Amino acid sequence: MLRRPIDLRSDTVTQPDSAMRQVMAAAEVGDDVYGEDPTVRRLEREAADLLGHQASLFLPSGTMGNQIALHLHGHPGGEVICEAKSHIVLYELGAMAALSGLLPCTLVADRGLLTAPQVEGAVAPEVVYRSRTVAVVIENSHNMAGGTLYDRPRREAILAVTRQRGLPVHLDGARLFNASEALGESPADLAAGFDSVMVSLSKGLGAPVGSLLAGSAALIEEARRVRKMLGGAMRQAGILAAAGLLALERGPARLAADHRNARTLAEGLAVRGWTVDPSAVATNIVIAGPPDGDALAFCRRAEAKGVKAVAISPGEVRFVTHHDVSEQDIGDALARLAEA
Ligand code: TLP
Repeated sequence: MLRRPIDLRSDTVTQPDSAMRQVMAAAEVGDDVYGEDPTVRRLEREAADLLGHQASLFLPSGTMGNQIALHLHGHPGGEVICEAKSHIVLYELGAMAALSGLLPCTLVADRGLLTAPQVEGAVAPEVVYRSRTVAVVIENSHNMAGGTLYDRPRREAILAVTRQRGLPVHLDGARLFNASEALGESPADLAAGFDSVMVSLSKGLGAPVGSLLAGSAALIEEARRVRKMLGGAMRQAGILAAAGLLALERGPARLAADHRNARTLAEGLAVRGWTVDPSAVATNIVIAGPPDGDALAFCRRAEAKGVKAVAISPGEVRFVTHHDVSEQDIGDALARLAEA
C-alpha cells in the first residue's frame, strides 16, 4: 500500500488550505511600491499592533527581515553578538558580512539561550584597536537548539545590559507565536524592549510566503528603502498579505497541538533508544540522536519508509511538527521510524 509521506523536515512545508486560497483569490490589491495595496497595509498595521511596535513591513522572507534589521543597526566592520547556532549565523549564507560588512561575534550558550553576563562580557571595549559591537540578536524560539525559549527574566536581564550599553537588539522571532503559546505570554510581551522584531507567517502559522519586520516608525521607513535595495519590494502583494492576515487570525490557536505532537514524538523516540530529553521539548521542534548515531543514513532509510526529517549534524536529526501533521500522523511516523 502506498503511504502518504509524513513531512517533518520543517514547519515551512505547510500547504495553504482552501479557505486560505479563497482569501488570496479575493484579495483587494494595488501596487505596494506606491503604497497602494490595501491588504498589505492592513497586514502591516495589524502585525505592528499585535507586536506592540509603531510600524511593520511585509517581506518575502524571514532572512530578509533579519538582514534589513542588521543592516540598519550596524555599520561595516561592526560586530553582532549572537548565539553560535542562530539562524543568522548558520543559514543566512554569511549575509551580514556580504551585504552589510558585519562580523558575527558568536557565543556558545546552554540550550542556545544567551545570558546577560555572557552578552555583557562580549561587548567590545571602546578602544581604537577593536571592532565596535553594534547589535545583539536573540532568537526566540531558538530553532537549532530544539525550539528552546527565552523566558521573561532572561530577556529582561539581557535587555537591561543592552540598554545600559546603548546597543540595539534584534529579535529573530521566526517562531515567536510558538514561543508565545509555550510561555503563556502575548506576542507584544515577547517583543517588548527589542528595537526590531522579525516574525514569520510562513512557518507554524501556515501562510505560503511572508514575514514581517516591526519596529519604530522611523526604523520601518528606512527598512522600506533597504527592502527595495535588496529587490524585496513587491507589487500586488496583497494576494500574499491576505494569506498572512488569515494566518495571524487563526494560526496561533492551533500551535498548542503542534507542541503536544512534538512532545509525543520525543517520548516515542526516547523509548526507542534515541538520545533526546522529551521534557525539554517545549515547542514544535525535536532534535534527537538516532540509536546508531548516524543521522544521515537514518534520514535516508526513514524517507524510504515515508517519513521526512533533516540530519542537522552527523549525529542529530531535526523533526518539526506543523498543521499538516496530525496526532495520528505522529503515531504512524513513530511506527515507520521504528521500521527504519
Ligand atoms: N528556518 C528554516 C531553515 O532556513 C533552517 C527552517 O526550516 O527552520 N530565523 C529562523 C529562526 C528560522 O528558523 C528561519 C527559517 C529564518 C529565520 C528564515 O526564514 P525564511 O526561510 O523565511 O527566510
